[in-house]
Amino acid sequence: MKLQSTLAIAWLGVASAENCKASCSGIGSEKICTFTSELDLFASETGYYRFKECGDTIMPTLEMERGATYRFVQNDDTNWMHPLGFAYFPDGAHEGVDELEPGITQTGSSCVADNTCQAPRYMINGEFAGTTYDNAALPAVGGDDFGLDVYEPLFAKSREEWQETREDSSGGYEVHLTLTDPLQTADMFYFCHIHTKMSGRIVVVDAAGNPVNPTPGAPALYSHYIPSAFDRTCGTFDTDGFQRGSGKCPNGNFMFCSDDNADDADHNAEGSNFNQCMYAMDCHMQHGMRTALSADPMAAFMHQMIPHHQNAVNMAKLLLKMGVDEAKDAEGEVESMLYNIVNVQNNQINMMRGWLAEHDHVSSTEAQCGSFSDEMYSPVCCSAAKRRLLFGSPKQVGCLCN
Ligand SMILES: [Cu+2]
Repeated sequence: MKLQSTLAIAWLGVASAENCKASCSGIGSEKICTFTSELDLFASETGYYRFKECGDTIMPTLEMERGATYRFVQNDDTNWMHPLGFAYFPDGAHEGVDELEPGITQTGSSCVADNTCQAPRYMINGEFAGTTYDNAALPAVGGDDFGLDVYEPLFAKSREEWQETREDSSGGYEVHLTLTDPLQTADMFYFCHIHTKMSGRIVVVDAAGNPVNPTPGAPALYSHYIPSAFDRTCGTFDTDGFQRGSGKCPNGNFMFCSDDNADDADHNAEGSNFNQCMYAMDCHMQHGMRTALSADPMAAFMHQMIPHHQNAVNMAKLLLKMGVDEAKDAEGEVESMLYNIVNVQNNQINMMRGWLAEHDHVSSTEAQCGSFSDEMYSPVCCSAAKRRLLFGSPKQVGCLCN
């Protein structure tokens, strides 16, 4: 019954209950609406956007009314290194597809001639970071500088610098967007200018609140990652399949030297969350870094550095998830470092994946060559390897003895 009614709603082209509306005031062209952006760093490899107006939903579909001015507020600390962009297709420039820019249209509009096409206006502390561009003015004012070239680099500066530039009282970081193309009916997308795979859908509605897209759901968007309960607990990405018993690594504590610690047995006991999370992320890295050695040193570096970085990100997220002890981090330097590891190394992972694909190398995952077994660490394997060495043979393949 529920499915049927959902289908019926989609068929009629009426807004589905799942679309998120901004909080708005005013009417007509004076209407101002707000979406307040925050990130859930634990929702995916890079983290996903969510908006205060949309509750806990990650990467919600946002409803935007043509002609109203939308403020996307990015002041929350979690926004650092995630400057919002807007595009006609998922992932914008990451995928080489059209973004919303003053000189770009999908509808053949004459706005291209004078750079008045619908595009965001990037604001810093209440000031427009671009020059003349204002598509919402009557008449529209053209200009190719819409402020992105100031806004985006600020988000790539150190977290401290990004925080110091923000003045909460006068507005901090905001992206303003007014949709003014009357012929643009297809859905659009918000995305992160720095990280890939962080796109969410935007559905356009008319002044009466009716969706204008004749083919709801177009263009297509990839599905979003949903963390398992285990990864949710750890705050990690993709470590669920690397737990004890997965067969991917020896079952014992192969990365730590002891099972418990008299000072804090709760954290270190084999059954504790902390121990289980550490085991799984260590195994994820060890398994991932066991790669066929590429003849290209750059490719070999990336094949191993990607899982290595993923481990750094997972370790940082686990600590953030557990909460940094403020008494031991009064200046917040450790917390800043953890955010830095997550956002910067994820950006580097993007770059490395892109480089491998561009130069026709297999991916880091495809370069992996199998699991570690208990046998590789077993006394039998080790003694066999040593015996062979007596006769001048190479170390037994697969044994890991010292
Ligand atoms: Cu990002």
